[in-house]
Amino acid sequence: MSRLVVVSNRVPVPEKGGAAASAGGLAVALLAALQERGGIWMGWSGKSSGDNEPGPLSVEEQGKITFALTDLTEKDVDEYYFGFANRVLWPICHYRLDLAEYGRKEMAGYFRVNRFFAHRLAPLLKPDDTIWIHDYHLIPLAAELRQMGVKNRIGFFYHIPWPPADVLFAMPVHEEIMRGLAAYDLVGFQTDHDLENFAGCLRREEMGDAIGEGRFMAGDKIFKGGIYGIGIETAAFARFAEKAGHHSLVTKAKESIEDRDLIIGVDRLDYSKGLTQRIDAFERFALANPAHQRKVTYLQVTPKSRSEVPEYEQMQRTVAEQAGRVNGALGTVDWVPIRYINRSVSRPVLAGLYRMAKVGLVTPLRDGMNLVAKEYVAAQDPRDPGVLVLSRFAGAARELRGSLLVNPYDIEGTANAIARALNMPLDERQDRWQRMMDYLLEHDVSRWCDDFLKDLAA
Ligand code: ADQ
Repeated sequence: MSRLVVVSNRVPVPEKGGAAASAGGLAVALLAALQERGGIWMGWSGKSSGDNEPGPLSVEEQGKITFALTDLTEKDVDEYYFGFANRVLWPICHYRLDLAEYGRKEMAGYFRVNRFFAHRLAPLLKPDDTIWIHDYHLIPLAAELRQMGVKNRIGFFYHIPWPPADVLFAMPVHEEIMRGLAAYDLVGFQTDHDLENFAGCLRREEMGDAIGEGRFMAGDKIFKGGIYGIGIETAAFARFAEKAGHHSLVTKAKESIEDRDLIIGVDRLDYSKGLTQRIDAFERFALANPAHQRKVTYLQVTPKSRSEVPEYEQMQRTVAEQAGRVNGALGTVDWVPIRYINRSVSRPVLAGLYRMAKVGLVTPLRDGMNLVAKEYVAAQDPRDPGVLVLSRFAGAARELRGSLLVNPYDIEGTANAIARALNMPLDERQDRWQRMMDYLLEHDVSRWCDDFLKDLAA
């Protein structure tokens, strides 16, 4: 078996002694694959070297894995990460043309940093290494490596949605981005919709097309494209949830909620997650169902992300004000309808909170997959499972057929779904949950990883 080389923007280097409990499913699966085959995980350190050229790679060996991290200059971080990745590609891929800020400088910075990564990675490679690159920050990396003469197999997984042609083509460098993907041997998408959109973009630009058996042609390049919906570590997460009752934070949360029904939302603070629409829907539900007032608590756990990007800073204020307004309007001296917290919680605690909740409210306006939806299902008590209310615009909606699907822009529809979830009889809840859990146990993150690597090797 060849060595595996993983490249992603950020690298979850485990703390010494292995902090498996805090790592997400993706990190767990890739670390397991790296440990089995031996290899390298390379990416940005998250640090800036100021104006100076970054020093050499910082290298750390843990078992059979080498973690190789590089700093970037401040200009690189501004242009590549905050500029192009998070203010052009992210909004475009989440259908937010209104939020995309195209600047020549940022676009050039994105390609420059990808070239820089290629120059740092190439000397570490052995001829038969399999290279697996992740996500929208690093699309042009394979093309840069190919230019340097790298002949290895290179796969790419795109974690976020691939938009239709009319949306993608609003981005000035869309052709270079699409050509960048054609330099891979295998490109993986989350859902059939993303793959169809990608094929549609190739056709519309007359760059290429699907040519059968999962292959695509673009210019003179032939490469494979496939659907690999990412999963979670289902069985392990279910075990966390089962044991979480003993965790003091979970016990305290249970006590403070008393005998009220808990509705839970867990998302990074991001405009793609539909938080303002969700709070509106909760308010609408509470106003339309006075019998549920004072008997329900909506807990929204939302760590801040990308606060340096102006749209996110603005959003922090908007969501906090909105939650405050609803609490002011509906709350009483002994009832706070919405508990809104900007903190991360450990995975065992998260699992325990999911399990306590009668409703998991996952209503992004657009999402590649959405792992929270899967974690919520995995955490449920089979004897008394809660109900997942899920946006039809999350990739997970293609898989989790036992959820109550909603259109997050339809505030009344989502409000009705919350009421339906809270009132759902036990046998229907069990039936819906079982269907989803069977699926998640079979399609977990290890299978995702194995399927992708098998197809890349084929
Ligand atoms: P994200 O946009 O980050 O991921 P998501 O798939 O929901 O979205 O994953 C978030 C992860 O962060 C989950 O594992 C969740 O448990 C964790 N998390 C969120 N809030 C937390 C909190 N307060 N405390 C602790 N943990 C928290 C991107 C794409 C998604 C795609 C994933 C994986 O945007 O569409 O599903 O990558 O491919």
